[in-house]
Amino acid sequence: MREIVIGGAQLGPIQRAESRESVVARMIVLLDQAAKAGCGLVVFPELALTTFFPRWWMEDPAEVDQWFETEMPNAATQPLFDRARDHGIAISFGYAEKTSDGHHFNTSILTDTAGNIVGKYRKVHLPGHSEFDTERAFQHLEKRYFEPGNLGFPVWRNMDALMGMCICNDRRWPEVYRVMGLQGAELIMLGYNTPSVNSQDSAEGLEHRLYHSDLSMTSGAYQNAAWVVGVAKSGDEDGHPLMAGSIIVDPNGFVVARAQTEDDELIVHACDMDLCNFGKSTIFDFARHRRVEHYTRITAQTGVEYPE
Ligand code: ING
Repeated sequence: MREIVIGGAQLGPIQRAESRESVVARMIVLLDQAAKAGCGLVVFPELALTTFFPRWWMEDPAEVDQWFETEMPNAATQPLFDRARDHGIAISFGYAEKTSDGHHFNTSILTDTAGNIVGKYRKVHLPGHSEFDTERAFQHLEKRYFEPGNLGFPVWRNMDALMGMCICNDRRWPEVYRVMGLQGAELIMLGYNTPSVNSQDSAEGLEHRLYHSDLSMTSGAYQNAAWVVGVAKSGDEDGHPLMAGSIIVDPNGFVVARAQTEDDELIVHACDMDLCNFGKSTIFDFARHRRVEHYTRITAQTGVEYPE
């Protein structure tokens, strides 16, 4: 049995004024809880080191770059890597990456249990808009501050399992899980920062958003016979509510752990990677069942092409 005890380390709000050092200290508290719970791997949210800054309109490149990391690990995050290595726990977390040649990505990394970075992913699906939208109560400017990811959806061998990452909006696109499923992914980790409601939303807005977040991750897990761990940054950031709803989903699409709060909270589940084998060898034995000759539209088209 290839069991990995996985922790989902949900973060509560990070205010604009909160330092990276303060956030890393909160992450280490969750990491210590995870060690006590016997975790071998801990997943943190998207943009885990700072507030969700794409909600703000910024024009000065220096003001934008203050939210980005130019190296990883760095002085602020080294204590996190050190504690993870001391515990023998692999970690995954998201941050804003500025490359040495000046490119900006919404990135996540994965380490092994010795604290070495073994994988990097850059968010492909950037929601929202790139220009100031006067109709909105608040902005969602990921297309302004990040470039689409240029690393694809890789899958790595780590801890005797096949694991990959995606980020937030990526979880809503079935292609994302399938591309990793076609590499044998047994575990897909993701973090998210999802606004809980906005001015256009009706009363059940949060209930709908939580449902759609669950629906996206449970279907991705079931349809690729893989574990999915989705971890939120949640709560009220400077008056802007983010939804929680962190979950661990088994390879049959069932939620086996769910966060109960909108704050720093660890969810844990012992995940047997061999639970993936049945689905991958029966209903979702891709080699036996898929008919790729009929799927060409999926990569040939971006938008809809209507029949005559
Ligand atoms: N956030 C959101 C997400 O995909 C969003 C954007 C909000 C989409 C609400 C749909 C509804 O979860 C990020 N950061 O991608």
